[in-house]
Amino acid sequence: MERTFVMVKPDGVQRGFVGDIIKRFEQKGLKIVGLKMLQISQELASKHYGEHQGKPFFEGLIKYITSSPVVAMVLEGKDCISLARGMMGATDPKKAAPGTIRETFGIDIGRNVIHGSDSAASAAREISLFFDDQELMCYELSLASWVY
Ligand code: RTP
Ligand code: MG
Repeated sequence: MERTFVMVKPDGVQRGFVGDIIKRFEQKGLKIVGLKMLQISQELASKHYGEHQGKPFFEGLIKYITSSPVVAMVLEGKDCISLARGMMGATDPKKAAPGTIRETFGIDIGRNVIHGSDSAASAAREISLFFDDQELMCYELSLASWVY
């Protein structure tokens, strides 16, 4: 089973969407194996969004992501990296497909409510940035026979 890193961004927390967003992943059949609220430091933000350093939106992105607590989680399930990205929708909520999280809850590209890893390499890197091994649970849900 694959794992991915997903985060409700500061605007999603402030606007009260934590429950709605987690609910969508639970309803889909993904298993939550890690979950916490944290305030992202400048250092963690720069590491997490390191690939965007030097881009015109970088400073604003760091300011936004460190502005208020986030809810970070690790989800597990078959093909869950691309599955979760699909459920989130395009980066710009105006271009996100109807019914996706960003289309439902967002308007502005700079306030797009949620983050999700975009590849297996990103997922591994981001999970280890935000979670210690002992914070990730190994437990059985009887999903295997009921979802797949
Ligand atoms: P994320 O990493 O946050 O899940 O978003 P993403 O993969 O869909 O998009 P990415 O290209 O990684 O961009 C990271 C975040 O930077 C902001 N952004 N602003 N103004 C702009 O043109 C612009 N482009 C990107 C967005 O908030 C995006 O989520
Ligand atoms: Mg990204």
